[in-house]
Amino acid sequence: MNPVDLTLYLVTDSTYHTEESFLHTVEEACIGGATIVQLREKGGSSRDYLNQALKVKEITDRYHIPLIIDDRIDIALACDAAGVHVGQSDLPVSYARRLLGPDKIVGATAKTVPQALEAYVQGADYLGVGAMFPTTTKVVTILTAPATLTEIRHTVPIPVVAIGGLNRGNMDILKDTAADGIAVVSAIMKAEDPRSAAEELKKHMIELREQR
Ligand code: TZP
Ligand code: MG
Repeated sequence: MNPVDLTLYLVTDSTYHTEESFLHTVEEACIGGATIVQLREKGGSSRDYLNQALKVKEITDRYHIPLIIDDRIDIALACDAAGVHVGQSDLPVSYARRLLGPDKIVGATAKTVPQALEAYVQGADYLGVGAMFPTTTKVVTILTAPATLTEIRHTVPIPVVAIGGLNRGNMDILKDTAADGIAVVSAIMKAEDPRSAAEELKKHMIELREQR
């Protein structure tokens, strides 16, 4: 099992950015305290995805933060990322693990306890659970109840990060769950000041964990 700090998990979305402002936002989030970054970009060419991954990795390397690539194991290997995140429609965790070897991080999305167990047994290092709230970032049909997240965390011995519509205003919902961390797209990528957004999210996530 590879240790991973999920306290503040930035998931990227370059949609509303120029390349310069996108990379600047990722860097500000790193300075503000993101503990892990996932490059999640949909719809471009493989070449563009790789080039973007290489640029983001320069930043995350500078701050010693692991870079996770959404879905694309080939891109993760090509840029020597820290690992990959696979969803329920992507390659199964067991295949991601086989391709990446024991030392890379494999994260998986789990919406139910059976999905969580399956991912854990196949070698996942952490789980992303959600969506906790409605979000415009991704098409979400069913929301995950906070109690389901807690049940998942108590079922598998790997950390769990909550995702979906979370922001500084509503993250208190995580206080009464067993979430190890918070994952956000909009709350940082669309923030006017991504550095202080990251600082506040991280500080409060730590407070919520301590209040349990
Ligand atoms: N998986 C479940 S919800 C989601 C993903 C990738 C999007 C989260 O984005 P936001 O903007 O933080 O709601
Ligand atoms: Mg996916």
